[in-house]
Amino acid sequence: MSNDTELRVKAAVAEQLGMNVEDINNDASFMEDLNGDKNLFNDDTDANNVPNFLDGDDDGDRVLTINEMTRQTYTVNKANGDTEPVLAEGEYVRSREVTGGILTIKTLKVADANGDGVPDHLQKSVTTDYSK
Ligand SMILES: [Ca+2]
Ligand SMILES: [Ca+2]
Ligand SMILES: [Ca+2]
Ligand SMILES: [Ca+2]
Repeated sequence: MSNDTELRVKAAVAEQLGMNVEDINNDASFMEDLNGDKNLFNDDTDANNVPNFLDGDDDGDRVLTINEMTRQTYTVNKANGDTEPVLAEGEYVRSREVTGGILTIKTLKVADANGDGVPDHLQKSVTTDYSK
């Protein structure tokens, strides 16, 4: 993929997930390149001709992809000797903010409600909305 395309892809993923482009850094294709061929344009779970990285609802179950992931908020007070959390597999930083010396980290984590190995946001039969 050319740098130009890569940048646009990152921007699209960032917008979809409400993240800053800087936050996803080199990791833009983290959950969109399902078949691992480095081509994001042929990953279209719901086959609506909108590739997942541009599709706000990857599996077409009417629950937005961002709402099919769980949200965590960590607060880190370095003055107290707190250390930053170690993120789980499938967990991604959505935003980092420092206010009054307290670092607040918000993350999104891929969920698999029925434990079958297919993430909720790619499984049409699972419609858990974690934003509620
Ligand atoms: Ca699609
Ligand atoms: Ca969905
Ligand atoms: Ca599942
Ligand atoms: Ca789903």
